[in-house]
Parts: sequence; C-alpha cells; structure tokens
Amino acid sequence: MRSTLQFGRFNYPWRGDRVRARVMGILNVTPDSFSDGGQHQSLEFAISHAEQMILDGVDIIDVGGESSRPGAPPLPLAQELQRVMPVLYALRDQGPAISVDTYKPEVMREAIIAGVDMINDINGFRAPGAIAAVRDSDCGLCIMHMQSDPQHMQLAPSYSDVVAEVTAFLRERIEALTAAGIDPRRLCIDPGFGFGKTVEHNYALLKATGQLIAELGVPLLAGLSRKSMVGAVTGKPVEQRMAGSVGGALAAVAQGALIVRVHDVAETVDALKVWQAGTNLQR
Ligand code: 9MG
Repeated sequence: MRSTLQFGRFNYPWRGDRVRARVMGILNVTPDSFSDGGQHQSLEFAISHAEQMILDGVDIIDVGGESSRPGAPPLPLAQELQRVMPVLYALRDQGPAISVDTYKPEVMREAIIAGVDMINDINGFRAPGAIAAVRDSDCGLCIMHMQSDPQHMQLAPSYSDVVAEVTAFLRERIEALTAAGIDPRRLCIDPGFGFGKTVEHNYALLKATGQLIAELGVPLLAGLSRKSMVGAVTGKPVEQRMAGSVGGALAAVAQGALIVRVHDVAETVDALKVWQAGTNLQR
C-alpha cells in the first residue's frame, strides 16, 4: 500500500501512525498596488512574507504569479515567469518545501530547473504539454479539480452529483499521469473549493474528504482559506475569515486531509498542534 507522498526533497507519511498534517502557506507574487515600486519591491515584499511564514512554522510555500480568483484574466507567460522565478530561486534553500502554483507547462519546466519540490496545478495537468513538462522530474504534483476556468467558473456552476463528478475527474487525471509513467507516490488530489462550485457543492465535497481519499488512494490537499464558503457560514467579510478558515482546515484534517493551503500560517500551525496533541491521528 502506498503510504508516503514523495515530492522533490521531501517525503511525507500520509497513512499509519507517523502522520502529521502539513501547512502550505500562500505566497502571491503580484505587483504591490499600494506603491509604484514595481518588480523589485514586489520581490522584496514576497521574500519578507515568506520569511515570516518560515518563522511561523510553514511546511510548504506555494508561490503563484497569476490570480485564480473568480473573474481573473489569464496572465501572459512572460509576466508570470518574471514574477515567480526570482522568488523560487530566492526561497529554494530556505528550509520549507517550495511549490509553484501554475498551469502553464513553460512555467513548470522553468520552476523544475529552479528546483521546486511541487507543482500545484489548478487545471489538473490538462494543458497540452503539462504532463510531459513534469514527467521526468521528481516533483510532487497537486491535481486540482476546476469546472470551467477562473474567468467563468462562478457564473453558473452545475453538477448532477458533485462528489461523483469530482471523483471521476480526479480519477481520470490520476490515470492520465500514471499512464505517462509518473510514480503515483508523487500525486496528491484537491477538490478545488470555490473553483466552479456553489457553497453547497463546496461543503458536500468537504464532507466527502475521507471518501475521496479512500476511493482514489492518494493524499488530499484542501484549500479553503478565506474563501466565500467560509464567509457563507460565518457571515464575515474576507478580512475577518481567519478563525473560520482555521475551523475549515481542522475539519479537512480531521477527515484525513494531509495538507492545508492557508493564508494564516501561524494560527493554523498552532491550531493543528493542539488538535493533534489531543487526537490519535491514525490512518
Ligand atoms: C492556487 N489556488 C487557489 N486556491 C487553491 C486551492 O483550493 N487548491 C489549490 N491546490 N490551489 C489553489
């Protein structure tokens, strides 16, 4: 039975008695809208944000240059490379695992040369050339489900059975990647909260965390930090969703999620430490 997630320089047990849930910190490298400092300033800001996450106990830093918020337009390749590559090179030897959030095969290739440990693809490695770009590396691969694309995904999300359809999609992508020769121990799955889903779809998937892991046999990453599904339950605007997001992360981990993708690293790390100290996490 496969029981470790193997990615780049790292190896996480995800079944058995040595399991510890891991925190992936979100590092968006987008131009600083409050200054005209340009590229250099956004690089400095990203590095100091990453340094704080490291002090806070982050396990993986997920570096992204293109926004995937509902309605966000695609970012040209050259601009994405210009934003993320200096950050990947600067962070690669700082301790935590480094992930790049991209669906573009060209960015995947450059990031692998820079030495990233994980590729986080919201498009599930469906772009032509994406599988070829990652096949011969040792990077971990996060396969996320998304209905439609970021510009259109929240216009009218529709499923007849969201859990069955997301499971079928993820199964098909696991098969496509392993058929290309990729070691299944490099894979993790993600239901893609908020990516072409209503609040009801999101909670149906969150409640199905254990079922997804059991049916697909790979570890699961959950990303619900500050998303509208948290706001829908708490009634809070985005800047007041930290506690709700920590609650959602614990709900996912309690059902077997291995990695939680979050903005609030310090709070999530503390919550997981206490939760784990009071739980027998055996899978
Ligand atoms: C980039 N990105 C934004 N939200 C995400 C989520 O929920 N999961 C993953 N894997 N990536 C995400």
